[in-house]
Amino acid sequence: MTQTHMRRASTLIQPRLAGDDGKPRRGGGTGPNTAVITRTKPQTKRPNLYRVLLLNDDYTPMEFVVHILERFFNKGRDEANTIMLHVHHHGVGECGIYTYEVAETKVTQVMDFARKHQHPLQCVMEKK
Ligand code: TYC
Repeated sequence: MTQTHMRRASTLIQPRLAGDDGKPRRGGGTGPNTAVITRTKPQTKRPNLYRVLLLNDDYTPMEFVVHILERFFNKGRDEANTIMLHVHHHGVGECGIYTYEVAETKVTQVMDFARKHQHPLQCVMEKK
């Protein structure tokens, strides 16, 4: 048997999924618009960094400061001694550079430890 006429398009039945109103969409289909925004910039951002500083005073024992640098800033004995002497001679010195929350934690740890041992040692942070 031979087909003698074309079937009218309007008689075709297309099942629809949710979000499909049957109208043609960009890209040619009739389904829901699934366009996404293309990222053009890498989304990596450098964090703000903070220096943690020790301040000199006349009373905190040198050995206590060296211990602080070993314990909270992971310095070896020689580097800890060098930093302590730098603070002793120049009034201020850098213990390390950290993101905000890490720097804040170091400052709190040092201040709590110094207070516990009744030393006036001061530790501060400053934005780089
Ligand atoms: N100046 C102190 C002393 O002579 C030693 C010291 C060094 C104190 C560093 C604090 O951050 C400091 N005993």
